[in-house]
Amino acid sequence: MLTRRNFLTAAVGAAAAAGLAACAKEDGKSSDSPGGGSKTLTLGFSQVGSESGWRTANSDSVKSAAKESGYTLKFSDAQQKQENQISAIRNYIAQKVDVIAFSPVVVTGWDAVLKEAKAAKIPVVLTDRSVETSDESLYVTLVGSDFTDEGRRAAKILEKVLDKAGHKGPVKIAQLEGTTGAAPAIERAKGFKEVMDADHADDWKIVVSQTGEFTRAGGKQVMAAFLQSNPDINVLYAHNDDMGLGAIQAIEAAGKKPGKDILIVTVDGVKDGFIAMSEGKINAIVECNPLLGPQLMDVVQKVKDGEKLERWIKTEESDFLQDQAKDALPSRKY
Ligand code: GZL
Repeated sequence: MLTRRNFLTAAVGAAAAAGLAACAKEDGKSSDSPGGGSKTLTLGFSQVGSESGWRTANSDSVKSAAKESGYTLKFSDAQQKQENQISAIRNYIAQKVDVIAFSPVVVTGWDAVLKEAKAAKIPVVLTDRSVETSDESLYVTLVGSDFTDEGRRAAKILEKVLDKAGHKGPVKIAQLEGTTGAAPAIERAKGFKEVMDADHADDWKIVVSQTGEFTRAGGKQVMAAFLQSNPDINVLYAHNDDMGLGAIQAIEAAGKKPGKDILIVTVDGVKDGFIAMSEGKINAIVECNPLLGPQLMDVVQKVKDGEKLERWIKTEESDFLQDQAKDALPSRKY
């Protein structure tokens, strides 16, 4: 797992021979978008899926940035299944793409296929999520957010939310976790717990915690169960807006007021999250920027040119309280 400690500058191996775009497969899950020039760079990209508004914005950003750069993009949607990502990466190796990039659905189980890419001399770039590996040569860099810091920020902004709400008494937190084994789920929980244990050991407690798979349906279903088993929950920390939006439906169905009876902090900052926040149903959002496309294309070119790259190219992002929602909405880009 990437931490600040192994924030290293990695030498980049020689670029792979330029592959030519094969005919697009008609399976609906993968596609080619031919680039501009005759010797265009070909990028093979394996996306997690289409589970959330964040993911949709991330895919759109990658596709439009590849088009803008004149690169040939081979894009596949893994529908949140690791085996689909592994077979997509193997396809890209067989097609001899210049660079492979992917957002790993979970942190473990990648060494074998990344060793195959290394043997084929195709450099790999991680976007969004990291992997656990002891062999740092298996990928060049990670372009993405610091999820542990997002967890810390969520706890810090919850302090402000509780203060603004004039909350008195114990803080009983329900946590909607992201996909089990995914870096954002592991690290957002870790960062939040760090602050809770350090500064709120005597008055905050996570009374229930379960994955909602980063989806609205998952958030709604799990929150309904939480409210059955723990009717005195007074805070919800959801690892993404979509689960928070689903949870809001369950909270209202239970006759409670989201944003009042249950204070809500989420992560991502998609437009629907900001709309809910402007309606008073979400109290704060920790931004996680999905618009990684331009940074990724810049990195891909540098990899092809054999330039040195930092081990982790972090995404800039900020946090928003409810009273900022209305003013921020018009300029939100995703
Ligand atoms: C975070 C990303 C997460 C988002 C979710 O970078 O991996 O996956 O927070 C998405 O919305 O499903």
